[in-house]
Amino acid sequence: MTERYKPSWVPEADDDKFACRVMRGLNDSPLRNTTSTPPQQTGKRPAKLTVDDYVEGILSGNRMMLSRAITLIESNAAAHFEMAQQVIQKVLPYTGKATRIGITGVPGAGKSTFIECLGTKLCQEGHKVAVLAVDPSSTVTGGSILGDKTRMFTLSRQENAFIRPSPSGGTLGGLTRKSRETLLLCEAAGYDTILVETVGVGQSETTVRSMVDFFLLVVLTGAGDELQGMKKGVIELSDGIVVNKADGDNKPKALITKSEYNRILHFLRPATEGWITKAYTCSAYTGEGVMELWHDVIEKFIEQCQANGVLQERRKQQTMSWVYSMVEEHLHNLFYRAPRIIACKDSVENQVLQGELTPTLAVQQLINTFIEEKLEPIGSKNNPILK
Ligand SMILES: Nc1nc2c(ncn2[C@@H]2O[C@H](COP(=O)(O)OP(=O)(O)OP(=O)(O)O)[C@@H](O)[C@H]2O)c(=O)[nH]1
Ligand SMILES: [Mg+2]
Repeated sequence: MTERYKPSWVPEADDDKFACRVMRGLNDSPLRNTTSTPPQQTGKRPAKLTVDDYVEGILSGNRMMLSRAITLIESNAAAHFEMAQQVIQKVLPYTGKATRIGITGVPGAGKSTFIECLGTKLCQEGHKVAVLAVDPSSTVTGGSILGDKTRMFTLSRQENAFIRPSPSGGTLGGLTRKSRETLLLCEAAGYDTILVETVGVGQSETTVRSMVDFFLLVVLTGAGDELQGMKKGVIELSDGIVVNKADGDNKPKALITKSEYNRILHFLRPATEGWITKAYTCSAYTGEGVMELWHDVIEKFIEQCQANGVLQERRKQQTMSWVYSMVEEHLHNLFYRAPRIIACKDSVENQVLQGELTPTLAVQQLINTFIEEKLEPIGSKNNPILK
């Protein structure tokens, strides 16, 4: 808990009813002026954290240090970015050992309840479980709706669990980077199972699919309408589909929905080579079917894909496509922010629209203009970091 201390002035009758307490500030911000005197010299200030402090903290499984390192990753300040990258670089050899599971589905399908149930049981079995969220709407609204600890009450109280809501603000590309880097830090901190929740909005399923081993789609009954509305693409990304809320009166309907999905899956290409994607039922509420799904499907999948090398290949491809998608995003930004491009763009566009210049020659001209631009290193004023 954050340490508190009293301000220099307090009423004579200083008792607990006097509400004013000064919150001790964090001292690890590289932007902080370290020469400034603290508001009061009583008590020790926490020492400024170095990259090695973060690394040691993470590797020793210290949840508070892990949280603070993730905050560095989520920060958009250049100094934090640099420090975060150094931390990730140092813990990189300790990553890659966890089982990475993505969980998607329409709002209200029961993803959080499923994670609460599965995560708690896994913790009880001795696993260390980290729950992350990728919520693209948070980049627009600035808010974070997923990974809400209040919805995962039992899990959040487990010693072996770590829950982190989606970072908010920034671009989708930024969100992807931050989520992937957070996943790596969690692995370095010893979490052997990473559950990533995402709501089926925009590109989020593709984003999460590209960072996990097994991708689970949580659906509801009412297959007729739902299958019509469901994007075929999401089903094709999935390694398993679970019809949730198979409890009470809903159970017979859930079984029918399961067969409907199985019929459809029969005609689709499976997401993972050598694995047949199937539909199952469960109740995240009662827990029925949840651990069966874990042991009989997810664990079997991991075992099989490790044995035939598909998992190792998938991870290699995921990492490299991440690298190149960041390169593309950065080049895109560099191009459109380049002063020379800004200066000539309107005139080139006009020439194309007037039929005076072919689109191909316009591209040549724009790229050649871009090449002449004097580019500055990443992190400098005119060339900001990847947010
Ligand atoms: N009967 C029943 N209700 C469930 C089950 N799983 C979830 N619910 C209920 O369904 C509602 C939505 O559950 P959430 O877990 O918040 O759903 P979600 O998919 O995480 O929703 P978003 O995060 O908003 O996308 C809650 O009221 C849950 O209590 C289940 O297995 N059976
Ligand atoms: Mg949820």
